[in-house]
Amino acid sequence: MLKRISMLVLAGVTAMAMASCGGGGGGGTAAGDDKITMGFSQVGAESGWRTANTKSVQESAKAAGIELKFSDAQQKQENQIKAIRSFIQQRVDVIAFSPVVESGWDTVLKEAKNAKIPVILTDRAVDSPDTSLYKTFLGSDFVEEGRKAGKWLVEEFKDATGTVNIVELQGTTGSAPANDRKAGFAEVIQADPKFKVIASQTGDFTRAKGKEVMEAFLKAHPDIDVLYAHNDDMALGAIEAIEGAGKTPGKDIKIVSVDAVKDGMQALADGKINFIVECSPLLGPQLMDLAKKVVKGEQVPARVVTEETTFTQEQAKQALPSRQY
Ligand code: GYE
Repeated sequence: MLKRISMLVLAGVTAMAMASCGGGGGGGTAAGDDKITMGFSQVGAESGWRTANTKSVQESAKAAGIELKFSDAQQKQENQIKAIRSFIQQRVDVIAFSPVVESGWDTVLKEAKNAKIPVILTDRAVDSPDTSLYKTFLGSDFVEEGRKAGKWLVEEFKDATGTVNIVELQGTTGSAPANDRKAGFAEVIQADPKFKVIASQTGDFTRAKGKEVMEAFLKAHPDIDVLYAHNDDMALGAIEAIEGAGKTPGKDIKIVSVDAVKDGMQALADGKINFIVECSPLLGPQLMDLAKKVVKGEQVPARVVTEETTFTQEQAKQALPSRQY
């Protein structure tokens, strides 16, 4: 008898613990509480893009009535793995994350799968061949973004006869946008041997690192024609370095970057950047829709690609007043 009572008490405690977590996990809901709980592991706060993305996710969760457990990994994969494990332990209904790098996720994703918690990749991809480890991937086509930057360059320098010396500021090493933006750009410019990437290094997607690396590029190479920056923040840091070296950004050194955040668009309108490929951080509303569907066990497309455009200096002037981020 005593044993039976203690079993009942234990069951009661477990039920209470589950209810207080806001959901039963794996699509189940406890104690009549049908509010979805999402664990979201963000990359960090490295750029204007990221700040806008975080805001979009937080605001959309609120609007969709989804309880958000938000964790900032400060650009460290180990922090993201810890956050995902903690979400599994808390038995959230769905896990979404933006993987800082592409490799090394299989183990933790298998843990989520075994716990029957669906995973949505947001913004960045993983390179795992096992696509059953996540339900869908929502985000931009980064290779295409790199191609767009390359196509602009080819057009801009179509009449140039000599060598065009390019320096490249890469995003975070090993991240999908750094790998893909580099590849898409290289694919387009390699068609003409006059385009030469004379230096290429990571600037970690931050302004400070973009400035520091550009200073080093300028010291080592007096003859830079073009800067290709994988995001606006690094371009903005590089602009400070170029001005510091007594050169005029946008004229002495042409600049093409990716994102189209407000500060980047302002520099484009001011003539300091020459062309920006848009990458939208406003993924929140689509993410919440996908989350509701996967929690219900509904089918979702394996890949959801964000629609994006490009901006010239004139277009930036027109777009700036109504720019959301
Ligand atoms: O371009 C950059 C950010 O993953 C698309 O990450 C994102 C990139 C974005 O830090 O600014």
